Amino acid sequence: MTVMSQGHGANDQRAQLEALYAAMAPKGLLPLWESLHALVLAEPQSPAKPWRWSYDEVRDHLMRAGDIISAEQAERRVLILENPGLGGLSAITPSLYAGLQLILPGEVAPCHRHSQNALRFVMEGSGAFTALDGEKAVMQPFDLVLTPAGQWHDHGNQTDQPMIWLDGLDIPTVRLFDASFAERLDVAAHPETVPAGDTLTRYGHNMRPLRGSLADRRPSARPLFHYRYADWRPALDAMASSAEIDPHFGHALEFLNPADGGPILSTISAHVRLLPAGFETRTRQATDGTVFVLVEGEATLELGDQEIRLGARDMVVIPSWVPYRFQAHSQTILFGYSDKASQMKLDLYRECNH
Ligand code: GTQ
Repeated sequence: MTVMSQGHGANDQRAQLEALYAAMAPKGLLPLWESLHALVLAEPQSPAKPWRWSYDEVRDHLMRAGDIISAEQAERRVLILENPGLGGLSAITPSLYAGLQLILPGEVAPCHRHSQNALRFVMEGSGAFTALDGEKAVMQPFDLVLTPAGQWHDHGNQTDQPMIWLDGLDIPTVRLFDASFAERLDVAAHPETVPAGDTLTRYGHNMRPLRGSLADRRPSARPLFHYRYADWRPALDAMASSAEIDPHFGHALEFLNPADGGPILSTISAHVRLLPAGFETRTRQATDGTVFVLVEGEATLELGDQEIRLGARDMVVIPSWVPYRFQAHSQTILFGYSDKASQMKLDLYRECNH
């Protein structure tokens, strides 16, 4: 906003203000009245752009990287999906990061831990693992695996196929708070602590170890870290065959933390949707900019004034508050993650279902 008044006085005031600003600037002082309406917006105007990444294109570049640099050398061999509206920030939305990670047969991505929360959504390959505090989660396509903040994790592939997954992290959120700590373990792979799948057995069936029993060894606030496609996909099918369909979401299920019924990570929420062939969602908008993977099917996403065509494994980001709707050309399965978990904690989340 510019301060206005009439006639000759305006030039005079402007000149005085400019002189004031020039004198203040070296002292770290700025006039709020010049920027108030750009700082306190009437509604979200995300600098992030709606954007689609074709899986096949990203994969080609990632495989080329695989020819040039090892997972061990890179620490994490990942192509960052950077939003073109957030250049230089390694961010897909202002609060979230996304990347595609490749682990080739025989490789290990060495063990480290950090303040950032991470999720992995498997795109391709079968039988490679993420180990969390020394417990392997053996991964299949479209499994969701978590590495919550502060827990040691390494990735390995003892199969004969490459494995590729989508990494979703809260890197920009942690950067906002200047709260990043990270360290490497002095060995590449954490020593095995319990058999693969142990936690899924104990926490993955709407049960938990009896308190105080020997079996109770995971951090109690967030024990479960593996959500299998083999479990969530049939659940969506069962819903689709019986339940009424939600006009904005289709058939949708949110992944939850069994310890408290809340979101999977302290900063990140994730869900899956099934849209029957021919189904068109009604338009909605929400403050949680969301990253989607189209798991199966073919769909058109109407996003603001754009139309984006999505095929299997394509990834797309819907920035905060941009109105969107999906049209499913064949039965479509979507995976999505967002910062809704953070926004709910901060009392910021809003949605509008049209
Ligand atoms: O696998 O731990 O894409 O630390 C970015 C940072 C993956 C990981 C990323 C990470 C990781």
